[in-house]
Order: sequence, then C-alpha cells, then structure tokens
Amino acid sequence: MKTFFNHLHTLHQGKVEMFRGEMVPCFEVAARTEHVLHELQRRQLGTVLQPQGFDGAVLERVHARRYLQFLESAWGQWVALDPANAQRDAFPSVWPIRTLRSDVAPDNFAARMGLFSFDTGTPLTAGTWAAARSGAHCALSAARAVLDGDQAAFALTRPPGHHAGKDFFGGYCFLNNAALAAQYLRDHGVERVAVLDIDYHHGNGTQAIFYDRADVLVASVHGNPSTEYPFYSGYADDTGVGPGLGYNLNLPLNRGSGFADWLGALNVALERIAAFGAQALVVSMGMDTFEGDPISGFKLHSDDYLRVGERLAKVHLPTVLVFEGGYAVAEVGINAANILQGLC
Ligand code: OKP
Ligand code: ZN
Repeated sequence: MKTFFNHLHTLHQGKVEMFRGEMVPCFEVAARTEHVLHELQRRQLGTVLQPQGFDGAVLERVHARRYLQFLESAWGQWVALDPANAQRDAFPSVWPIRTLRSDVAPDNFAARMGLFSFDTGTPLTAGTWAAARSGAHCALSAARAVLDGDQAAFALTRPPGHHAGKDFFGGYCFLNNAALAAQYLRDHGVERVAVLDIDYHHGNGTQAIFYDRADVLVASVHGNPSTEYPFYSGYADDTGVGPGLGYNLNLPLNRGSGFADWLGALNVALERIAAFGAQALVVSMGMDTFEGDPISGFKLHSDDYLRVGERLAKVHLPTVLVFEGGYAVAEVGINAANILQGLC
C-alpha cells in the first residue's frame, strides 16, 4: 500500500496547550508520525512516498478562501503584534459566541484568530500552515492513487484534520484532510463517498462540512460528547439537514467502552455505508481508542486493530486512510500498522 508521508510535518511543533487553566506540553507531537513511519518500514507494509503538489483551488473545494488566507498569514501577523511572540505559540483569546457578529472579519489579529477557532488547545506555530498544507496534499495524493486504481492508500500526516471545518481550526486540526480527500473523489467521478471516522473524538469538522449533503455519507464511532471532547457535536440525533438528512450517522459510546461494544458500533456504521451504496471509503484513522491513550477513554488493545483492519477489508471498497489522533506515542506506530496489516 502506498503511504504518502508528510515530510514537512515537523514544521508544526506546538509547545503548549491550555488545560484546566494551565499551559501543558502538547499531546499532539512530531514523534507520533515518526513511530508510525518506522513501524510501517520495519514490517515492509508498503511504499513511502512524498505527496504531489496541488493547486490552491483544490483546498477551496472544502475551505473558505478567507480562512485559508488567514492561516497563511497568521504567523506573520502574530509576530507583528510583538517580536517576542516569535518564541511563543499563537492562541486565540476571544470568540464570537451567540449574539456577537461572526460575519465580519476584524482587522485585529486576536479577534480574527477567535473568529476562525473554537478552543485553546490548538497552538498555531511558525510552520503550521506549511505543515498542514503538505498534509492536505498527502490526503489528496492518497485519493489520487485510489482513483488511479490502488485498492487502498494511506496519508500519514499531522497535524490531524477532522475537527477543522470550512472556516475554523481547533482540536489540533487546521485543514480537514479526510474531507479534502472525500471531496476530491467526488470531483473526479465518484458519485457516492462514505467517510468513516474511528477517532475517539467526534469529527465535528467533517460532519459540518457534509451535513447538508446526500452525496457524502459521514459515519462516526466516538466518545459520548456529553462527557468527551468536542462536547458540542457528535450526538446520535445529529442526523443531517435538508438534502443531507439521514446522511450523517453518529454512534457515540460511553467513556470506558471496550472492543466488543466498539466493534458492534463499527458494524452498524459499515452496514449503513453498504446500504448507502458507497463507491469509495475515506477513513479518519484515529488511534486514540487505545486503552493507553492519555486523553481518551476507550479500551482497545493493540491486537484489536488487526481485527479492525480485517473488518475494513471486508467492505471491498477503494479506501483512503487518513491518520488522525493517537497520543500513546510509544504504541501508536504498532496500532496504526496493525490496522494497515489487517487491511492488506
Ligand atoms: C484531536 B483528535 C486534552 C483535552 C482535549 C482536545 C483533543 C483534540 C483531539 N487535555 N483537547 O480528535 O485526536
Ligand atoms: Zn481524537
């Protein structure tokens, strides 16, 4: 299987995120993808390639132009506020919640940062834009490979993507890699695309991007948002809107769930995807369902991921896999490679 590795991922290196009123070291670290790469190479699970380049217009198929322009210019504006900011990650500090205007983009940088974000856990750094754009190109390259006849392809990239919306970042995510891959498949002749999100956290960005559409089915198994991030999205009654009604399937499970319950939900999602008549599958492949994950609450074991890969193989659809979460850094390579090995 081809693996498109984001060779620029280290350009995004957040130092800290805010947690319970303190700045703590980032969980989303560069070593994550390096462990996966190492394990894939050790098991000879496929060819590692660099992404191809894509026109900026491809990103605008999912993201708003003014949001992309914001991301591209953000670091320079952050440093322009104060030269000392060059040593500090950029964070928002104010947001346009209900009753405030979100239709205008203020000139003030902090205000614009809040307009385009939803949490204090997602540092923006000097190389974030370059890393995120190259990561998007990995996902698009994997979609291209599948269009060209590969049965499956893997985008190995960070920062992750599934919390990023059309015009906002958050949850460590800036560009929605899985949504870009799905849209790219749609734009190149695939009529019905399914996105399966198996990250522990609900992919609120992906859901929102396709929420009013019937051509891309989004199905997700994740922690119950009543207690788990991102809290304001991912409930079972988020089912879609307008023409998209019935084309969004959320299968929340309570914190503490183990593999039997999780696999039951995965089977429900895959049955829905089969009934939909999907012609291609995009998997948001989060590995933070692992029992040892430091910020998550499911109890999957490393061997379980072999079964997950085997189950995905039985779907018999051309499949783009996109790396998302997974913060048990020492085990994330084994777990991700187990999915790919089970799939092959
Ligand atoms: C991104 B992905 C941790 C609090 C949670 C946000 C989690 C984002 C997860 N101190 N912060 O879905 O893996
Ligand atoms: Zn996650």
